[in-house]
Formats: sequence, structure tokens, C-alpha cells
Amino acid sequence: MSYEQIVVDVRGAVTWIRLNRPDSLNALTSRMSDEMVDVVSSVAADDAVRCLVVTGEGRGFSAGQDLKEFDAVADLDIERHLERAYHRLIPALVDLPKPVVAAVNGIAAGAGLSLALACDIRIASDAAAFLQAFVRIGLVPDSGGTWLLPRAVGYAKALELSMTGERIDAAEALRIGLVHRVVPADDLEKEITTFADALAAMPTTAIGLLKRLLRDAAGLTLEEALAREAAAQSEAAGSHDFVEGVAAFIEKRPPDFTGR
Ligand code: LHQ
Repeated sequence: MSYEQIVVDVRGAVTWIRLNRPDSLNALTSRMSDEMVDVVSSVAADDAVRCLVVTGEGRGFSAGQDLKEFDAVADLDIERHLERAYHRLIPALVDLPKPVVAAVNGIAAGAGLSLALACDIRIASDAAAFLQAFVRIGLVPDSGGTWLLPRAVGYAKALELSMTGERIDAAEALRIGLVHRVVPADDLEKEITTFADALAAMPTTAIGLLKRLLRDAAGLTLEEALAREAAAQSEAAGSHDFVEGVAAFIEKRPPDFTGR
């Protein structure tokens, strides 16, 4: 597939997706969503890729659904549209068994915020801002917004942000746990590069497994969670990286993980 609305950049073991519709603050179209799903499935299939970064070109991360994409919103089959676009894209990122980092360079609104939330780690520029924009246009959160936001900031804050559609800045996003770190805008690329390279050098199999464990644990009893942990631990313990991790510890040297 050739990409028209995103730029894909492979830098060593890290693949970068850059949303590339800066004039509309990277508002999401069906085409853009298809392109991202295509990259994520390639990343999933390629052992050489051990981290994915998602960022935006220009002053926006993503302003959410492109509200100008449809001829007439009143005639839109919204359920079908959501299923076709977001119900493929959001799970593809959440379920990707590799670390995914959002480099939130600017505003993240509506489905654009869901996109950031579907990434495992969010590092924001101090110029970023966030809004659960749906209610401002008479909609409810979609694209995973009801599932992802409370997991990041807790139920009470998620309800407040969803009900008010309030815009918050990067400092407030950090305070409530919506992002993991805030860095000066000029340093974002450098900071993300360092962080993503470090994640890509980690034991990728274990990271993929622990992502799934944590995603699922909230709905389980303790006994069920223990059973899932034990099954995943058997898988992790079967990896070369487990053998290497223990050997490196005993030999008092840094581990050389391969992701396998
Ligand atoms: C945009 C957009 C945009 C198109 C800025 N679309 N052009 C799913 C299924 C189906 C339908 C509906 O939705 C969904 C899920 C959702 O994501 S719903 C939420 C959709 N997003 C929004 O409602 C956010 C709309 N945008 C805004 O409120 C503002 O643009 C924000 C607060 C994001 C940024 O404000 P400013 O920094 O003041 O920028 P701006 O408003 O001047 O925007 C710059 C340009 O980007 C402008 O174009 P223009 O040609 O006038 O320069 C906007 O029209 C365009 N743009 N968001 N979502």
C-alpha cells in the first residue's frame, strides 16, 4: 500500500508513523486510518521492528475525525464508519505485542485523543493540549474513549473531561496522569528517539505479554489474573531474552536482548 496521508520512517528497530495532514491538524480520514492499520500490521509481522512511534506533522497531533470528510453528517451511517475505521485502528495499536509511544506534538482532540490513549506511553510537547471534544458537537466519546480514558486518569476525571469537553494543557495532562512526561517542544523528537530506542532494546516478547496481561487484568478476579500471569510467564521464560537476562545479571554485564 502506498501512503498518502502519513509518512512512515524506519529508524533502526523503531518505526515512526507521522500523520501528515497538518493543514487540518491531522484530522483523521478513512484513508489515513487504513494507512495506519496497514503499517501496524506490517510492524506486527516484522521481528526487526521492536517499537512503534506515532506523531503528527505541524502544530497538531490529531484533531480527531475529519468533520469535513462526509458529504452530509446527518446522512452518515456513523456506526458503520466507526466499525470500519476506528474499530480496526484502535485495537491494532492496543493489541500490538510491541511498545507503542505517542509523541504528542500538539493538540489531541476526540478520536485524536483516543489515538494517543491507544499508545502505551504518551510523551507530550509542552505545546500539546487535550480535549475530549465529542460532547462539543453533540456526540459521545467513541474510538475507545470510554474505555481508554478512565484507565489513564480514573473514572471521575474521565467523566468530567468527557462531559465538559474542557481543553487542558500539557502540564495539567501530566498532573492527572493523561501523559507520562512533558518535554520542551524543541526537544520532543530527540527525547522520543532516545526513549523509543531504549524500549526497542528491551525484551520485546516480555513487553508484548505484559501489555496484554495489564490490559485484561482489570476485568479478572485475582485467581484468574494469577493464572494468566503464570501462563504468560511460561511463554516469557521460553524466550532467549530470559536466558540472556539471567546470564547478564550473573556475569555483571548489560544484557543484549534480541526480542526473541
Ligand atoms: C479540522 C478539524 C476536524 C476537519 C480542525 N476536521 N478539519 C467519529 C465518527 C464520525 C463522525 C464524528 O466523529 C467521530 C469521532 C471524533 O473524533 S468526534 C471529534 C472530532 N473533532 C472535533 O470536534 C475537534 C474539532 N476541532 C476543534 O475543535 C479545533 O480545531 C481544535 C480545538 C482541535 C483546535 O483549535 P485551533 O487551534 O483554534 O485550530 P482551528 O480550529 O483554527 O483549526 C485549524 C484548521 O484545522 C482549520 O481549518 P481552516 O481551513 O479553517 O484553517 C480547521 O477547520 C481544521 N480542523 N479540526 N476535526
